[in-house]
Amino acid sequence: MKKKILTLLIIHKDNKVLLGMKKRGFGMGKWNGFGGKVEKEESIEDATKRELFEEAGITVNDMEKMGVLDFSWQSQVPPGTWEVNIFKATDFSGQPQETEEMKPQWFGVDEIPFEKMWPDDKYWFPLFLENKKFEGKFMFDDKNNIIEYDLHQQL
Ligand code: 6U4
Repeated sequence: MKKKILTLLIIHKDNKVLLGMKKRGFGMGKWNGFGGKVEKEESIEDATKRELFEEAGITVNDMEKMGVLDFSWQSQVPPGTWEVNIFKATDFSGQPQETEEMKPQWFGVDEIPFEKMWPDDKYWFPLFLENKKFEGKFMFDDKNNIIEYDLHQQL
């Protein structure tokens, strides 16, 4: 089965998170962290930093891997999985900027717009905010509804 490796980074600072409105392509119209596909001969960490800079114009030195989630679609032919590697950074350099791909915005941790995010986010975000590590998998139907999932905290 084919596996595509992706990255997702969320800045979590002072009870706020920095998300971006995806303006084009996959996930358009949703708030999400910053990230994308890992390119050939690139490490997951390098891809995470590159995508953050491309999408929001900021850089991070330190970040921590919080989780790995596998996403698949029930009716996908041929079957495949997206492995999304989720990172947290608590600090960054530069000013978040709107780019062609993303419009960044801060949200208080109590006002995260889950209804305009990927439907899996409301399951794992609470763990992320509490600095708990996790792993899991989610399967979607062709309207991106979750049909089954498995999520656990990594001890
Ligand atoms: P191009 O083709 O360059 O625009 P690229 O930026 O490499 O693509 P993109 O934007 O398609 O990749 O990456 C998708 C982003 O969405 C990644 O950061 C991972 C994230 N993502 C995918 N499925 C997700 C899901 N179910 N829940 C979630 N984030 C998801 O929170």
